[in-house]
Amino acid sequence: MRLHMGRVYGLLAAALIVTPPLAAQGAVSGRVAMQEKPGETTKDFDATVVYLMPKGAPGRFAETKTQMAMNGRQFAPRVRVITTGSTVEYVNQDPFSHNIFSTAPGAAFDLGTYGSGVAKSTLFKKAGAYPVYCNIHAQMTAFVVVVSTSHYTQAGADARWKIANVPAGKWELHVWHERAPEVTQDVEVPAAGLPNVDITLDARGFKQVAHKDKMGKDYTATGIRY
Ligand SMILES: [Cu+2]
Repeated sequence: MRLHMGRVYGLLAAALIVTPPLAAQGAVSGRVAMQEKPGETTKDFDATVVYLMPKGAPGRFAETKTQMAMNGRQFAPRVRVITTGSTVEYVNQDPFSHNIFSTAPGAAFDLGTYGSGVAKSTLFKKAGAYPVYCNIHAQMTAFVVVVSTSHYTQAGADARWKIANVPAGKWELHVWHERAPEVTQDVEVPAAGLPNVDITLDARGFKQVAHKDKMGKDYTATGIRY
């Protein structure tokens, strides 16, 4: 087949004309500090979720599929951030059964009891931060943070975080952690991005409270243990 270069260049020119110019995008980054009770140090900076909501317009984002494993009677990872409408698959990597559930309004589900090597999933339809538990092992707690934006991340163990490719403009920065009240702050992101956005969370008022099982009852020592 012969190439008609004039036609090819014509198509190329048309493609260039209809493609809108990309808004300048930079990284937004910073560090989380945590106020703790006297004598306590922060060991769970990586459980911090940071996200940016556009000001005055709904966020644009795609649904995804992600996984949380059950391993050693714990969730791995303990905290996951996903976009609204995304699916989380709970993969049982332990040699015994788990029963993953949540009773959180807006995200209640019960995957039933299932054994080693099995994965079951659930869809999160509403933005929010939802605790997820196991009905067999009282110590198992996870959080799924559902956000209506594509601009989100989790901090590292070193408390640093970075959200890449943020279009310049006005945003509302949200910082969530299970042990502290959420912090919200307006930020104006220039075309070059915004470094050194340092946020302090306050975990001094946090109290560990035992959660109920899926029937709303206390876990008992005589309950099923594996
Ligand atoms: Cu379990």
